[in-house]
Amino acid sequence: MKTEITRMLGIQYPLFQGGMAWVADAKLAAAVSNAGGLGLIGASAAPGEVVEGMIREAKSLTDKPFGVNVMLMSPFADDVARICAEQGVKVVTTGAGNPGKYMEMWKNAGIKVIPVVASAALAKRMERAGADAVVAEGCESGGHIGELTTMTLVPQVVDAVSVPVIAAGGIADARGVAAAFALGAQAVQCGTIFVCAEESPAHENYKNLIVKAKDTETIVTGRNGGAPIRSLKTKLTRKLAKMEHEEISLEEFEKFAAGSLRKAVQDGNLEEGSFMAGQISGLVSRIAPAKVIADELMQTSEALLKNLVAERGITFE
Ligand code: TUI
Repeated sequence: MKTEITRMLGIQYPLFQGGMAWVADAKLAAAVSNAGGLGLIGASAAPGEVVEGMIREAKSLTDKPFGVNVMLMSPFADDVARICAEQGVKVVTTGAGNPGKYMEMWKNAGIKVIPVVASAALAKRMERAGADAVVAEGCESGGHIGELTTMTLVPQVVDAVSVPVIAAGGIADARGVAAAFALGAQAVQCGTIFVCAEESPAHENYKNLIVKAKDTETIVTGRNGGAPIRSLKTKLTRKLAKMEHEEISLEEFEKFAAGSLRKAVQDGNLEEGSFMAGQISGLVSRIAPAKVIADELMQTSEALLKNLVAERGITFE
């Protein structure tokens, strides 16, 4: 499948791997890029030198294009943004904010800039600021989310901008990919399914929770604090969700949630971890190499898109 996005970035598949905090390291990003998609290093809240190390490692593991996701709420976002420019990173995506102040630096460095947006308004602002494309991420996604679903967000963003749109949120099989293309997307971004890649550094408890999860097993916490996060239902996230209905300070809430993602990814701590994952977790049923995930997703999508009407028994009368 070749689209505006595969041509723009020189990649084989119109498939991005989400830049998941703590999970999207150099090995996972390189594995996805080597498989033909666009691997992304998730800078999350890591200091600049740590991200620089990951970029160097990814360069040693792949000669294919890869990108860095800059998490704009990070205290190190300024350093990470500068390092991406200095290191000649090919693609930068951003999350959890407006990357306007970095756009000129990145464009001057020849970087393809692809902000993640959760509204058509931000998509338009990003296009005006020089974005090469946008990722429209619906609230089915794991991690920090906006208000709109993928089904409603993607076509509205597609109509709002003339740059290509990558659909994210709730996509983990060929049906999701075909739906995204029907909504007007030129590529998809998948997160949850790549947490379960063999190359992903997520603790085996994290991968197994996703593999075993049913459709209703995610929950959103932090809606009151302004940074809603979708994670799997665990003792911690149920408790956090309950605390939101009680009168507690933001400080107290944050203290409780602090470090919980690291505890999930590195320690597999089922008591205190926050296992961020999307609503499509129920569809992810195995741990597999990134290449198997990418090949299967894309080859099945190609077949489905070619035969959709016949496969669904649709006739035009
Ligand atoms: O960024 C994500 N997903 C994330 S970031 C993350 S780490 C984190 N941990 C604790 C608190 C916050 C973040 C885990 N998952 N996805 C992209 C995304 N961006 N989703 C929603 C947005 C977004 C929301 C509001 C982007 C911009 C925005 O408003 C910006 C503005 O100024 O209008």
